[in-house]
Amino acid sequence: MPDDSIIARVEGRTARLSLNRPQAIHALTLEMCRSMTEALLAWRDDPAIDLVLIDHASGRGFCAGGDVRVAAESGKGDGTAAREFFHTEYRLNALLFSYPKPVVAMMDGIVMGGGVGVSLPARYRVATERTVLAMPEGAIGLFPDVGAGWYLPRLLGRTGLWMALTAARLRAADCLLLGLATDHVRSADIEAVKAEIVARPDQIEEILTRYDADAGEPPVGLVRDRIDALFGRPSLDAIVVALDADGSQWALGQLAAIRAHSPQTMQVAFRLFRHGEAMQGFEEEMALEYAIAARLSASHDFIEGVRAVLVDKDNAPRWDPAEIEGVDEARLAAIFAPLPPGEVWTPLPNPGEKASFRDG
Ligand code: QUE
Repeated sequence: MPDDSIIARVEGRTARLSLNRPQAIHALTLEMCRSMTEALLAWRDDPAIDLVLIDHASGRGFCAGGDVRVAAESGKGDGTAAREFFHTEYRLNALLFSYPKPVVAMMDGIVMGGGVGVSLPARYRVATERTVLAMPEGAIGLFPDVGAGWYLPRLLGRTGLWMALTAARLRAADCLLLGLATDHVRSADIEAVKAEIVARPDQIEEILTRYDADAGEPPVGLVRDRIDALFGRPSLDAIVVALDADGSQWALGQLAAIRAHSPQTMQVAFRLFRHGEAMQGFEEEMALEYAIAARLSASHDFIEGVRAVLVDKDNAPRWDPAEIEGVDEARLAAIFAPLPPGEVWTPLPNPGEKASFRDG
């Protein structure tokens, strides 16, 4: 059966990628990452292409994440398939990050996890009133990846850490406030906006401005001071203590969200944020995230989280350890340790460079 999970085509001077796995809210599979990468590489050096437009083919979501079910199955075994998936997905993320042509992501509907990874590197990130953006990996014992360790520390104040720890679901106005989205149009206008971009890609800024719709007041604006104060503490344990001591309904709600997540993931997310603040380049970031993904995809919490949320759907994961305070330093150090030389993540080779053994 031909794989049509990515629809790639050229219309005029615009190249288009449509995610097409509606039964899974377009969650990215290995095949989808490969198809997107192949198309993007061909278009990168094609003088007939001026712009790349990424959207989803149908349904109410843009992209729910990655094919974590397959990764968790692999994690129970030798983990080869999980590593191959993350290696390929992160190469796609890095290719988009350094892509020399303008990319537009239509973030209409659910944009989570892997969907964030293919949206945030785009120059134009178009939200609608249906946009719901989050990094929810704490719920399945994974960690905020796909470059989150790079992007989140670069958002306003401590909002990125707050997103990683609470899996807060952000609507368009908040995405604009934080810089996660660059533009906002009405969902009903999406088809017209795409048609105009395809017809006149060189006029994209004028088009997005003309269709600009008021996204309303951003709710995060009302709690930004509290996010910066409470999530600005020097450790995760201190953040938890501060939220508890604050005692407000809002603070206790954030604490409950953190406590529902994998304690291991929460500690990894906090440490990743700290590393990401100091990271000099995106490729260095992805190499670190890949090392973490290689460890976590074979870890109890990820396999258990996918079971509880996506397979059995009992939403009652039994985390190990069960408490944030129980995640010890040795465990975190092992998760963040560099991989052996033959196993490290590498970006796609530059044009003309000799391909590595992984590129076959
Ligand atoms: C947290 C997550 C993910 C999630 C649910 C969470 C995630 C992810 C999916 C997902 C959803 C539908 C699918 C699919 C995967 O759900 O990363 O294959 O069909 O990919 O609570 O991080």
